[in-house]
Amino acid sequence: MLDGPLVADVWTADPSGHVWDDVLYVFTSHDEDTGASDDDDGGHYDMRDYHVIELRDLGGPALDHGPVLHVDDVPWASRQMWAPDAARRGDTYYLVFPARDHEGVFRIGVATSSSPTGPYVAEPEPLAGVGSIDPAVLADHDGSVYLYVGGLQGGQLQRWDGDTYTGVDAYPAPDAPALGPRVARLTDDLLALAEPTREVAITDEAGVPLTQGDPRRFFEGPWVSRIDGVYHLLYSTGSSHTLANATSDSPYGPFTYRGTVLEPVAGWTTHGSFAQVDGRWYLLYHDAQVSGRDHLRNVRIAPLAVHADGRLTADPR
Ligand code: FUB
Repeated sequence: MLDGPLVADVWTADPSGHVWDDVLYVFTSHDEDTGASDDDDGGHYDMRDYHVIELRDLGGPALDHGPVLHVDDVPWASRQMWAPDAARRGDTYYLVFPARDHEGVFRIGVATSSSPTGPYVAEPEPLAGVGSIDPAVLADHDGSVYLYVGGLQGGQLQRWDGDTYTGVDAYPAPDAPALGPRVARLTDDLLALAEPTREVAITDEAGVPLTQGDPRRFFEGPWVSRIDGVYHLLYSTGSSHTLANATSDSPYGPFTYRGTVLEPVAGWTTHGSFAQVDGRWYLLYHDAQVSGRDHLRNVRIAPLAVHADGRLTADPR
């Protein structure tokens, strides 16, 4: 499995890995060529459903469970089922996902199931008080559960003022602090925010915020894992095409930039997550090497080295 795409018969992207009961579940977007136009807002990323890939052994077969939730079964959603994540609480599994509502605004939805491999049933309304794309859920060691979101440009983060959608693109100046992802704690049932979202700051090693013009700044795909007691924020830098990490002693940040986790891969987007399998850390990521087309991607897995200075580096083959 470490040498090629996890599954080859469907295009998959945006992997979120979770190990539950010794099984690695990878929640993915499902790329399709629907003929939707390639515009500056990523219109050709026109996904309609989600898949879950089950790996009982990294050297063994990957079982594709999909589709586990289709846009037609989400009352508030119209299109573009982008990067999902998942969580477990008790016997309930939660698929957390972004999609455009019927007005074209990206919202964050939740769907539940009694099995990690679905099918999932969507809540009738999206989460209140939060929008944009690329939700990621951190189930912290003390029982708190946090939701991170955010993606610039087509992901509309620049159109949110706190919990209000303005519909206006408001980017910081190139020399001003960059827009960060947003975070909030979830309620115990994971079906609502327990508090207003707040912005996550990412600074350089001197504590100076990365600026909007800095190629290391946040673009999309936030993911947070606690590794050896340290919170690691993984994110895509967008137009510089890397996956980067930053560290903090708090799930709210501020996070200190540590370096490049994954050098640019084939395709415009880059998106990833971490999972610990049998005591070793891995990076799940995607690329467009097989198709040669940005919006038709494959999910892959690579060993991840954890360095004492906070850097994380993936070793793709
Ligand atoms: O897959 C659609 C979008 O592309 C995701 O939401 C982003 O993270 C990028 O991978």
